[in-house]
Amino acid sequence: MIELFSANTPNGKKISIMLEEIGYEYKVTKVDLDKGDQFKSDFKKISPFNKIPVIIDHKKKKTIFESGAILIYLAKESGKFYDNEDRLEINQWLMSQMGYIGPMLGQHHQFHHYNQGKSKFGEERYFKISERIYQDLDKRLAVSKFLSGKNYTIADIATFPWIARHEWHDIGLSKFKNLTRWYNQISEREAVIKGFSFMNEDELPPKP
Ligand SMILES: N[C@@H](CCC(=O)N[C@@H](CS)C(=O)NCC(=O)O)C(=O)O
Repeated sequence: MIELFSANTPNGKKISIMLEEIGYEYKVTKVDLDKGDQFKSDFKKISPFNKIPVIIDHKKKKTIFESGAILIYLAKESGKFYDNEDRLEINQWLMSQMGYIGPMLGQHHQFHHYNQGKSKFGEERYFKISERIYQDLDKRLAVSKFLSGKNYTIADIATFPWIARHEWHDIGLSKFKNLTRWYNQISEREAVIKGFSFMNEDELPPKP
């Protein structure tokens, strides 16, 4: 049994989607970020930077923080979505999500969605960067079915919930035909629909 400490955010959804995809039994322990649960001392013991998601694999007595590390752990345990021969490619797209796509779109959320009007510089900077991310993903998906090649992998699982925030990004997902094709295809997966709604049963990936 896996215990998932999470909140209803893109990083949180990565792991519920993965757990649904691999068909593992899991229990969700909600970390209320608005109330500051992430700063409680018990949570700090399992999450050194006070961030969700974290999992505890109770059977194997292992605790894992950082969504990329959790995805790799679950992929290796289940033998799914992280084929040995494709790992170099998968790692590059997964690390791009972890180090660039997520953090930059996250800043875009801060300036464009939550705090409009507070910093013209911040709004413009992260709007442009987010637009470039859409363009670059679209280019990649023009020549590749999924991010790291012909197969759906943990790189797609990591990136999908961030693009699912496209309404907040205000960039116009439907203008990006290849990214839209990829997004729609993933949105229709049964495990993705289930994992996406892990904290709100009515929540579906928004249409482009
Ligand atoms: N690199 C981390 C980022 C996790 C992260 O930023 N989590 C956010 C929610 S999406 C969080 O827990 N924020 C709470 C806080 O910083 O106080 C990962 O991918 O796991």
